[in-house]
Amino acid sequence: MTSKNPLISRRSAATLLSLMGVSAVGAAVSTGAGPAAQTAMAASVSNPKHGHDMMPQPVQYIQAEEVDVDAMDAMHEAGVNAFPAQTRGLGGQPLEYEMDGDVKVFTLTADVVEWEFMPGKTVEAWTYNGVTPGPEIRVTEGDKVRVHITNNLPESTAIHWHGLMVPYSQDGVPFLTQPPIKPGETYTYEFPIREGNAGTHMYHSHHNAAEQVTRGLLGGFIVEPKDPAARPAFDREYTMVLNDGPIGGFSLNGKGFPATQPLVAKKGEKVLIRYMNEGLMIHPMHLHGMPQLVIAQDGWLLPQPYMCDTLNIAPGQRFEVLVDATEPGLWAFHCHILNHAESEHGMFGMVTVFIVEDDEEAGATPAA
Ligand SMILES: [Cu+2]
Repeated sequence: MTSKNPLISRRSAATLLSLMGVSAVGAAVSTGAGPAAQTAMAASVSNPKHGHDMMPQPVQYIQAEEVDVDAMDAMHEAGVNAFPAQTRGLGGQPLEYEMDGDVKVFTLTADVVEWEFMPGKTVEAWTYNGVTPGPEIRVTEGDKVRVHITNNLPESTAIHWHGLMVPYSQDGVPFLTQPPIKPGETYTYEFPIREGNAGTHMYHSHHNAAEQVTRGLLGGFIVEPKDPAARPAFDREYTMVLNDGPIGGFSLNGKGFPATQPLVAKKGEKVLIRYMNEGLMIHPMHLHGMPQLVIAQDGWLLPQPYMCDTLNIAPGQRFEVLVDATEPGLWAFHCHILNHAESEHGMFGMVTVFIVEDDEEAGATPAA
């Protein structure tokens, strides 16, 4: 780790020991002390004959020798100044459909594309319609839905409708409910949207899924209630798809900070955020400045909504939260597993900014 790091050329054993709380003697440890030496030092710390040396001592960082402080700060500043950075490709946009009688017909293709997840940084992504997240499918309770999927991937695939109560023949699990969709084939799913199944759902590959989904074969599937009054009202909404893996490590809607999209609201608005975790890890999403009111989990309205500022979202889970945009400013919004969000090089990955604009105080309006 030390040798790969351009900023911290020599993170000495002394610093590591200091961080471990053995600062009193740690300062005397020279660079290069291996595990055996560290064990020896730790043992000497617990030796009663050292007497008053056992008292906690101020940690003495010799930063000039170890860290280029200004260089580190400059990298952090450059990342923030670049936000929101422009990249090619934007996923999660509404998918158009055609009506065939009373059936809404959607068309998807699964394609391999070069996906720019940060400015100038690309990865081979597996996508629906060339984007990750795939385009958003949005329907209403009681609709009839048909989806054509053409597989242009080098592997078989299948689509699972995660959270939707579909007939089992349409559930999208190869060999359990259907044959795999081979490369070059087109397959059609058709199912009704059940009443009572409103909320935030997903669609994704269910074949070689740890690879195919994390590479990008995923998307949002929103079911609107037939009666809009059946769910809490809001002024605007955002979807935040969490992913970890090949798409730049950690991503929000297929991008890593500073290429993530900001969430923008006017002061006084109620903002609905739909979280979807398509990754392989949990991600506790933390919004600065204002609490989140959790109103639904996996599409189901909670009998008792609750407030939090950090919401842990496990793989496969969806949550709907409402944020009252009461506090003007630029609020950090990030995964609180901090190595999903920041390094000594600055913020990256699962970080965005929640912007609350205050029209009444022009001078305080953040320039995003
Ligand atoms: Cu995370």
